[in-house]
Amino acid sequence: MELNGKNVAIIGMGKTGIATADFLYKNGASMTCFDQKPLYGIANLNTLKSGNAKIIDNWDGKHVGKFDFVIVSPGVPMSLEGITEARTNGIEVISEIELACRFTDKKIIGITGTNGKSTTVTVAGQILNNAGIKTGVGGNIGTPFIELINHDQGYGLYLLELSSYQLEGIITFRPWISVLLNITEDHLDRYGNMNEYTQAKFRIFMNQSQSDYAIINAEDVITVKSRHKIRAKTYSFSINKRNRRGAYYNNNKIVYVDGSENKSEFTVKNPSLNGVHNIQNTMAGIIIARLLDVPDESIQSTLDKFKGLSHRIELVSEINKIKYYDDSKATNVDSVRVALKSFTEPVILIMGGRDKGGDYSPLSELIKIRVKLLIVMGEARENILNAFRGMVDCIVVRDMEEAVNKSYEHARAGDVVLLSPACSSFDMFRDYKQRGDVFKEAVLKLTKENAHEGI
Ligand code: UMA
Ligand code: ADP
Repeated sequence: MELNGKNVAIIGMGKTGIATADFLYKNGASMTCFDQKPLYGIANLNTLKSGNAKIIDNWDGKHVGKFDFVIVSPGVPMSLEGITEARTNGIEVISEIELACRFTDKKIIGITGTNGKSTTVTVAGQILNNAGIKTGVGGNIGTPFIELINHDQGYGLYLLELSSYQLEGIITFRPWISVLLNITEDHLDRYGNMNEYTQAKFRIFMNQSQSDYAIINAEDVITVKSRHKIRAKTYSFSINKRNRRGAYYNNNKIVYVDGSENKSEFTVKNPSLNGVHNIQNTMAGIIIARLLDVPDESIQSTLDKFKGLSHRIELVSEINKIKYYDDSKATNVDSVRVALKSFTEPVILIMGGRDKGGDYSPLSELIKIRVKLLIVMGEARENILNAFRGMVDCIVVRDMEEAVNKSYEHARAGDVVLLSPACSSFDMFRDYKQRGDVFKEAVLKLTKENAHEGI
């Protein structure tokens, strides 16, 4: 793809837009950068301003015809004014993932799914890098793919976390291995229905052929329904059934099978990989590693020393035998389900934030049996109360500190207090990380105040 002298529009100047502009600038393109927020605060853009970038306030879809192509950031909906017109006029509208893949001939592994992407990408990335396969890890997990390409560290392979938003903007992107972990309700504020969301996720397979690999969850109802659309050679993982090719769980061990008589077995005793959901994520990671011929001992050694990611069912403190867990990354209903399933203790659950248009009722049974008190906050509070009223005691709080203090007032020794919001954080916080950090801060303050009782 020739960039020199090309006239490019970039819509959205967050992490993705900045990294894209940097790459385009280096490659001699002229660009016009659009963002709905005023741009003067973005330091990196000063460099671009002195180069050949024009900064415009907001994309209004006018003049789209003057661009050679348009790069749309993941958070910007494709329904934006002018996008359809651009496409009908033959102007390519792509994501940064599509742009980046056109500038590498290295193998790409893409991981998508509603939940577990970051954990799986991190586990798999560590297994590969520890085995000496120099792997560039990025995508939705944080470092844009184009940034990995732009600042190449001699990677032999790319391992990408891919959101449905990023997949909407691909055209030729073709992973050598595509992983789809699961599909449950999420992002219905962007997609009209589950069908549209599922279609976006399935785009990860659309350019693959039989010489590529697909790794899927054989127990995920939505995935299984559409698996006939996958052309790549498929490896499946499951907890309750045995697969001929892929991985399954048997006698507390993960068994890897490649379709022949060969078998490898792995144990997951590491507390950072607690819970059935993490067994699923680990199985996907193991299949990736075996497809790259990483020896079993090397895989096991990384699994044994893996440190869990922050804000995913993370133990923060124990005060007076009450354990506090931060699961701020649980931004949809299914992630709260797996969190509640990870405990046998009575749980005081803190939920709420910005509603994503999903249905909370799949949690009803678990809430009835496991949750002794539900503390709700944020924009979604009424919707959550309406879903669970009468099933469990509920209280509404204004902020995180009040949530933590109320949880302590109501907790008894042996209880678990769990922040697992089922919502995005943007009504009250910058992102899920800040939400989790504010929770941790309040918990640690409480720990200090009760130091004689704490650990
Ligand atoms: N903007 C517009 N018009 C719009 C919407 C946004 O101009 O209609 C502007 C905003 O003012 C802002 C910029 O676009 O300045 C933000 O762009 P962005 O939302 O695409 O965010 P980036 O900073 O580029 O980060 C994105 C991903 N964000 C989203 O998908 C929302 C990051 O995933 C990802 O880490 C990063 O690219 C690198 O690949 C975050 C995320 O929340 C963690 N992802 C969602 C999720 O995991 O559920 C999909
Ligand atoms: P993602 O990157 O897809 O958001 P993460 O690994 O960051 O996934 O985990 C996000 C949330 O989902 C956390 O609350 C975590 O406990 C939960 N989770 C992780 N793996 C799974 C899975 N396989 N199925 C359901 N929930 C999961």
